[in-house]
Amino acid sequence: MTDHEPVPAVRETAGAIATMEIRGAATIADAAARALAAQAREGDHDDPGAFRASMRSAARTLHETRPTAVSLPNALRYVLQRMEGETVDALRRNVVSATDAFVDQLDRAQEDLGQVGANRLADGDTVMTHCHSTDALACIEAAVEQGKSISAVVKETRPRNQGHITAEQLREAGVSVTLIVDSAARRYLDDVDHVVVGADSIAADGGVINKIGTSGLAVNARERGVPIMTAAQTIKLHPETLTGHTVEIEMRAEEEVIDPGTRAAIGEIDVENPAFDVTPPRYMDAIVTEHGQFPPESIVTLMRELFGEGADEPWAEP
Ligand code: RUB
Repeated sequence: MTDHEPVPAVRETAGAIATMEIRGAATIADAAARALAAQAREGDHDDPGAFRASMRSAARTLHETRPTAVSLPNALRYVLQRMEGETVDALRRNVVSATDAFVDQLDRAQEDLGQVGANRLADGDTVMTHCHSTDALACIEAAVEQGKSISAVVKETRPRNQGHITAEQLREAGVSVTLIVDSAARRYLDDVDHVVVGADSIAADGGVINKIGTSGLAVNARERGVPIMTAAQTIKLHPETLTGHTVEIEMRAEEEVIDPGTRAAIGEIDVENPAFDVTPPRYMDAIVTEHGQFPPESIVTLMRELFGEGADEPWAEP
């Protein structure tokens, strides 16, 4: 292993995030923070400078995996900003305890926002979901724990069908589940009381970046008069959008959309596979966080409180 090469645990986590074995914004953040702790524990460095450089290099490896979920850089930032100490031992201790604190906060934030989201749901409600979001599920599960009977219409969410994970987890939680194809969503909106989705990033203007198809669902929900909420803990707030940056939308392989044989049989066509889209704030009723619920347009206030005026990049080479 060269001086700054990440330890195997970091390379494995980065690989698993890139191939979506580890997926979903909160789960990615959790795995990335734990990988930094592994780097701190298992990296073999005897001077503080080399230790710091190896942590930055590990963070860059993790950062390069997927571009859209801001929970990933926010997790790396949280841990690296607490990398303090004059000796390798002290640095190591501080990184490991920052990771523990971060992971604890993630769990607590999800539990807290689950309560807020659950309060929006009433006994007997039917919700519609898109993709698989642990934050959105936390709201529905908390409602069930409050003793409410909840049903769900679950969109399968092409091309990777994360709706299947949602269907299974909701069924295990005691929710009665109806699975539909994405294009059936508008037809079923008349039967649902709420749409509940997650977020990969939330922009300073209240725009919600989530799995492709969220924006169309939100527009249809508004047209049918069905309230739609985003469940998103505050690590989904994108600090760089405070200074005018936009959120990069990941483009994924065309093989996720169509198999090569079918594509060849069709002939000369282009295939595009954007993984996420942006729902303008006017189509979203509420952003539910661990600090309570916010109208999307006011989320910038919370963002400034938590991140100041922007974000640094502690993984960059000095
Ligand atoms: C997952 C997705 C989820 C958000 C929120 O996309 O869009 O809605 O990440 O998830 P992918 P969570 O499957 O491409 O990672 O609430 O678990 O953070």
